[in-house]
Amino acid sequence: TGIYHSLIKLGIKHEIPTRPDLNTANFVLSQFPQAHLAEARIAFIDARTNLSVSYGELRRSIYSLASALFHGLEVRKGDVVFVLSPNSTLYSTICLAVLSVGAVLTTANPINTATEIAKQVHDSSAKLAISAPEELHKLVPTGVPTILTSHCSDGNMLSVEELIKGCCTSPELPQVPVAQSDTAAILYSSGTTGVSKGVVLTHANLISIMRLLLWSADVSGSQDDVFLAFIPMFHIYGLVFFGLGLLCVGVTTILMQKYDFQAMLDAIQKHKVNNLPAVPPVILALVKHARKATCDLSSLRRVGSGAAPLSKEVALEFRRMFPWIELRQGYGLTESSGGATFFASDKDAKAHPDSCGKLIPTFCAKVVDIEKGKPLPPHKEGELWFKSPTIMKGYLGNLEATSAAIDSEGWLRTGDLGYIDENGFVYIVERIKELIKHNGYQVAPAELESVLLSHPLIVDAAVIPVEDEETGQIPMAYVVRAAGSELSENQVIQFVAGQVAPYKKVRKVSFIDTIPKSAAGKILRKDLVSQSKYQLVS
Ligand code: 4UW
Repeated sequence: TGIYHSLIKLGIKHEIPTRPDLNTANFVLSQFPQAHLAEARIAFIDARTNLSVSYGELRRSIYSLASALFHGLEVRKGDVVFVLSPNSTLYSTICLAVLSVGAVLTTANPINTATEIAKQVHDSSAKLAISAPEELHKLVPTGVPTILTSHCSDGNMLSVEELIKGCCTSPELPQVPVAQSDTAAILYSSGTTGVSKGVVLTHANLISIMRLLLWSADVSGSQDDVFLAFIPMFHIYGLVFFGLGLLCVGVTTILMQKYDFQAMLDAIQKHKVNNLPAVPPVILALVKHARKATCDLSSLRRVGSGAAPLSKEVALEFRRMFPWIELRQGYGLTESSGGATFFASDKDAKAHPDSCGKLIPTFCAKVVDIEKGKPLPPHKEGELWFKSPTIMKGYLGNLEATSAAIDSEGWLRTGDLGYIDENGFVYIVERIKELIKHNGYQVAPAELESVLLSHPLIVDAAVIPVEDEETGQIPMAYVVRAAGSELSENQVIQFVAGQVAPYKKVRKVSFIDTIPKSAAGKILRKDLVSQSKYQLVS
């Protein structure tokens, strides 16, 4: 039939619950350690301040904040709450309190610009924002009512910290009927084409992905693990692991506000971290610099890699240098709630260093011939399509993009070219969608193109990815200048840098007479990609 099914079956314990009224928050809380002693177990430690939060304290904070949101601030079912904060010990509390009252979570990269943030606040129709004090100035112009995460000495604004302290501990969550089919979160992704769109994830989607994480942690015996989190919780990878899922497993997570190589090594050594979900640039940095750096990585048992392709050479070198560490690749998309493939055993991962694993339980895949639209047999390359209970409901308020992404039978088109071998291992060959990945972060060419076109001396522009060893890819712009203009590469770079978050900056510019386009006016990116390869080597 051309359909690949996950070969792994879940046990009864991990089957997706059908109780219709179960929401993400009470699912996570139902997995928390219940016994008094177990409640003392540490959930989070802030790597910078050393402050820790136990599972018991976390539960009480979630109850208090949920009460304050519901009774004090009148946050109601369906209200969208915009969270703008780096990783912090409060992040999970905020997410779970918001979800528990049936409100909808939307998250953003705190380094986004005020304009980028205003767009998302507007697109998601946010009713309330919760912001780290240092990012507040970006929310003020939007006019959305905002509370701070933590108290800030020079103001009299309400903060989450005070709401938690000030609210008499509530013995339970406010009772808000929430259906699993209700929206839980709106995360932003550009999908296969165009600008960032709101990926609508339901409680059923999030509960399903957490069940799978719980299952895989049970299989690998991760209950007593110490994880390190520099992957941000605003992104699906960090949200599913650190914000929500690992709390179901009961692990301790050391939180870093942002990635810093030496700080990461120090934290691993100090806290005897044994599990490190990471991204390819970090694996490369470990291979290149860990030997020279003063550090002890002996506590590490497993390192994960996801969000962008990991080169086979780097993977092999990593295993050679750190033979005691398991290196497991995973692959997923925001649109599939993060999951899609993983390795259940190190033996498999070691034997397939260029694969990103097998389909996770509950997933089905098709490999679809790009020209003929027909499903392909093992080893043949085509676009990967997925079906699973974790697939998004659609893009917020965008039926056209939704039906382009999910077909009438519920198959999600990934925009990734790959193949599956006869044993079910999945290989990603190339990204055929427009999306650029810089250090694992999404950069949408369409967004940079519209910034470029707003320059009075730019007539036309196209943005493509250029491979980069350290960061995966960098955005490169092809620009058509107005007649007679002497606009320089540096001026173009500076113009864009002034308007977008630092990770989205255009880092190379080439001037061209016309942008190659199809008869229908679509930019022929492939032509520009081949041209850039030629230009960069010649
Ligand atoms: N190899 C090649 C990979 C890989 C990859 C992703 O920003 P998004 O929408 O989403 C993510 C999610 C990552 C993720 C990985 C593993 C995991 O367990 C997890 O759990 C929550 C999450 O990055 O970008 C999706 C796009 O990123 C590329 C690919 O193009 C995909 O469509 N990508 N992982 N291992 N490419």
